[in-house]
Amino acid sequence: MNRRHSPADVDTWKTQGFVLIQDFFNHEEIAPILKDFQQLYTEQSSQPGSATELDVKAAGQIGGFHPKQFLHFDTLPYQASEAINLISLHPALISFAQDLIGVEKVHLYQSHTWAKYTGEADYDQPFHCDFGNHTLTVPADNPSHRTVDFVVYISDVTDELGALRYVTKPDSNEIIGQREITAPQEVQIPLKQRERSAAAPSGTLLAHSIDTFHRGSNLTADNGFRFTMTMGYKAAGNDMIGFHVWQDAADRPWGKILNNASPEQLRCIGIPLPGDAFWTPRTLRLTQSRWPYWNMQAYVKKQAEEWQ
Ligand SMILES: O=C(O)CCC(=O)C(=O)O
Ligand SMILES: [Fe+2]
Repeated sequence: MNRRHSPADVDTWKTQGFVLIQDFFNHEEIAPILKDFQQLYTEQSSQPGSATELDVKAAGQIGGFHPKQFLHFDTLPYQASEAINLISLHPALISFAQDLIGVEKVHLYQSHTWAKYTGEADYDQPFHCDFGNHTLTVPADNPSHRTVDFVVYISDVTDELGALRYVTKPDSNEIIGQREITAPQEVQIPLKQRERSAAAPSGTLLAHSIDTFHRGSNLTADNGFRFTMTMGYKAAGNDMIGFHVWQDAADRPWGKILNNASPEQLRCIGIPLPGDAFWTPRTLRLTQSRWPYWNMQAYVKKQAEEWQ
């Protein structure tokens, strides 16, 4: 089943800026990814386990950005299970992105892991919108040029385990002004007074965008950890938005995706659908020899039909 969202979820995202859907992914889908996170990150984390000494906030600030907050990140494709590689392109996620952005052709422009551990950093951040490292301009007015930024909960996320805090669009509009995108120091406390928590169990999906106010929060539970994945979708062809460049990582394990994803999933990372004019006898032959384990039958068959 490709659809795991309702029209009300789309409406909530549009009006509030955020929507949280519990059980978007089931236990069988998340369990192998949880295992991957443990293998990828838990051994390398310094795991002090306690947050008591860790408060590096400047006077009067509710938080800051520090490199230590961003220690355990990897980018698609992952040197791990098929499950962790394919979840960013899950048909239910693609379908939700299509409905949120309001276009059929969507593009996955961001996919990364993120593991946080109590005591490794002070994860409290100030309220901000994420547009700064997704576009060189500002979030667009045209709704189809918006982005949808998903956070998938791999572990349970409580307030003590660094749940993202957010302020709905109506609330931030009231405090900062209609559709503003920066939050100067003097509005941080007023925003904090309206903040909500995105705490929820593993399997939850949070959708927001690059023009929505939120902040990371510290992990205070003893020996706590928070495992999440971040995925960003935009309309295909929207060159204003970017984050990762898939093509620059040709030496990473693309086979995990190419050998297991459908043409519709692969279209979301820029591979033309079967029947597209890009596919000719030459491009098919060369692509197949580049990725010998990718089953290109659907592409070959469609191309043969087109060229008859
Ligand atoms: O991880 C989170 O909960 C939010 C972090 C965040 O907003 C950021 O680093 O931009
Ligand atoms: Fe952010």
